[in-house]
Amino acid sequence: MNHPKPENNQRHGSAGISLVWVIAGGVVIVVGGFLISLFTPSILPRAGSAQAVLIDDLFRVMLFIGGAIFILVEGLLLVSVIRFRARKGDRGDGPPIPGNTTLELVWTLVPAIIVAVLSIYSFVVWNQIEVHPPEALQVDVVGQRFAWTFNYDAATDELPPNVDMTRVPEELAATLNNGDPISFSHPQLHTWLNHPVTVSMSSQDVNHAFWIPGMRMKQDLLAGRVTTLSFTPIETGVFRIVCAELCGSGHGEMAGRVTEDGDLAGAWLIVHATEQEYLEQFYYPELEKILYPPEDPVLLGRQVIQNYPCAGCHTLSDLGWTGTTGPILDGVASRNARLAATGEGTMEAYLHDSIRHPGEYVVPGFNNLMLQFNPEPDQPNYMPDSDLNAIVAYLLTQTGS
Ligand code: HEC
Ligand SMILES: [Cu+2]
Repeated sequence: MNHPKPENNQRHGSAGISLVWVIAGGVVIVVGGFLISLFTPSILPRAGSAQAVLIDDLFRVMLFIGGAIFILVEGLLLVSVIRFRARKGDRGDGPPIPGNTTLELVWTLVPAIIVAVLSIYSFVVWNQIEVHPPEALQVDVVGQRFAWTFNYDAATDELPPNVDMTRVPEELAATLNNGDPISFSHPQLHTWLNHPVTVSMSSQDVNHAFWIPGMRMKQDLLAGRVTTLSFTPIETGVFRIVCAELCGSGHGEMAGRVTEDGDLAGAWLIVHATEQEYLEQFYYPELEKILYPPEDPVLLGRQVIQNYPCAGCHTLSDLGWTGTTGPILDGVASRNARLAATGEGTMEAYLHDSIRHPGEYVVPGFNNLMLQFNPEPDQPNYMPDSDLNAIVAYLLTQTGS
């Protein structure tokens, strides 16, 4: 038998690769990895929190290593394809190579070291961002289909200066006199610069995921469990909040959006420059709405309806809502055909029952997805009668076609 002899001099001359080429290749790999790590992060939103800076630094290191390996592998592939390609008429096999212990050691040890270094580095970063400082602003976040609600607690020593107790409703005055905190809810998360904020998250229904891309913060909300996140904003401004878990047909409504008129809709994080600005522009005005509710039930209803997650499912032009899971509420008070269908005597009673017992009559063309808002504080989706009556009074003004 005559085996064809490999032609060593022609194209299997790996010994012929000069040191110059190895050095040039090394430079291309290192510089290329560096450029990848330098420019890729520019597609991310600006880093808005102290934690985001740590995470981005880790990301850059990973991009550098990953980028260098990418160039090495693709480069070797390209060199092999060009330099060791089969020439015309060549039907021979390559030379048999029985193994190379040095090479095997290198390609085992180098990745092992890289993985070990990255694991330790990631663990250090994880430990730094998993701190929940006791002085942080505490905000409870409720996720539900299809809206975020932020609940703020106000202790008696955190009320606006010079509260006029004669204008505070009796029930609330009693709470305050007891020294109990009062709470209010809002569709946006407000905080201020260079101060940590801790959000405690719970879900009213399915799993959601709370994500603020600008803060590099993301955490799942798991049914029946409270999860927490802490971060310290280092940039003022407005940051989008997104639900990152496909939770149903109105999932997209759980992301902060800009309406056609340029208003902010849905969930946003607003970072004020100072605590004083936070108090004066957000906290005190919101508390004053609760402390001095408008006498007119329609105005009150228009105010309190915004504390509930209706916007995620309903469209209502007056308030800039764009949800599509439920019927459009523009003109809802003129839908008299509903009265005959449900046997309700008045539109007021119909609207009342639409909120307290939505499952009893499901509007044709829609699914039974409306939340049931309950009258007792220990029930899910609590809505006191006073709020319900005001909301119905407000909805009764939504007439038209
Ligand atoms: C999870 C989505 C969802 C949320 C949140 C929600 N709704 Fe609904 N709503 C629906 C759906 C779906 C229907 C139609 C099915 C039905 O009748 O139950 C509906 C029906 C209604 C109706 C009857 C409309 C008509 O045309 O007859 C009213 C009124 C209403 N909702 C008010 C509210 C109010 C007020 C809130 C907030 C306090 C709210 N909804 C929150 C999904 C929702
Ligand atoms: Cu969601």
